[in-house]
Amino acid sequence: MTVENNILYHCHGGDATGAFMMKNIGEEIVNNLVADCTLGRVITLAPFIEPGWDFTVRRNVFALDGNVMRYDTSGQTFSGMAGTLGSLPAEVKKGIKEVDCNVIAAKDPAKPNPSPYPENGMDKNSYFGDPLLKRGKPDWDLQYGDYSLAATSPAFKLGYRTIPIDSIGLRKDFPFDKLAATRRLATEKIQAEDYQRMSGLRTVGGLGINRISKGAWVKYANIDFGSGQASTAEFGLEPSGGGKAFAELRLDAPNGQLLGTLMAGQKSCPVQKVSGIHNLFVVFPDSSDRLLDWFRPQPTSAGSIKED
Ligand SMILES: [Ca+2]
Repeated sequence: MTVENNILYHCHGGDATGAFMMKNIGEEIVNNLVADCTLGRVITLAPFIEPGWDFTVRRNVFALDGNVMRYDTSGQTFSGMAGTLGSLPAEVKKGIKEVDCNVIAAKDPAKPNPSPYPENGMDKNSYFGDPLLKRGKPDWDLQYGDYSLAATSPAFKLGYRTIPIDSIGLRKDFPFDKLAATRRLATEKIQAEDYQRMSGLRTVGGLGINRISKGAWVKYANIDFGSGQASTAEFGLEPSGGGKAFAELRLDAPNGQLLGTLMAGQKSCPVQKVSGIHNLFVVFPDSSDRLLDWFRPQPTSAGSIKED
């Protein structure tokens, strides 16, 4: 299988995750771009219990490095199969076919190629340094996704080809209005983990968000406030001591109009009336270990709240 011409961005899985995992025979990761992620490793080059070898990683742009390591390799990679180390034929032991000609913003510029297996020639011809990404817009803007490279980027010298952005995503003739289909009402419970974009926190799968760092934010796109009915927002979250501000509701940007501030120890807060369709941001002025499960920016009167 060849994985080609993908842009991976805003994946914040933390130290236990990687952008790509190679786990089969003859897989190729070619001409992809990885940027603005929080990852433990960029690529896993270690089959688990299934056989896997002849891996190719060529002409990619890694505008970041793994927090823990760049390539998750092990002796098993080079035996081709976990648990059978040393018992496979010699040709199979050569797990990596080619890892080269990539552009890598190395975490440690002083030691840019910490390959555990230099005999495999990993990234011998790769460029270590700034790939010269063009970032024209703030990263909470949905249009911030072009991820083009400056004409002088070292990637082009190594054969990287510009990824055709216009051919990524739904086609223009897609037969329904995606915005209408994904619109959410401000009067309904919005699951905290169902965000479009975030920065500085972790998702607890299917449950909520937590491990919030100072200045973290979460974006909920396409929220319909209707004509603006209520003046109190509700939050479903773990209890805590009071005193400090826990979360701010802001309109259209992390530094946008402040609608209301939820103090720690509270479960609801007054908000300004809003109408129309907006992107809603929940911004956290301080770090916190609390778990936010859901919130409802604009509940209808108490008698008509429908729990789910
Ligand atoms: Ca939830």
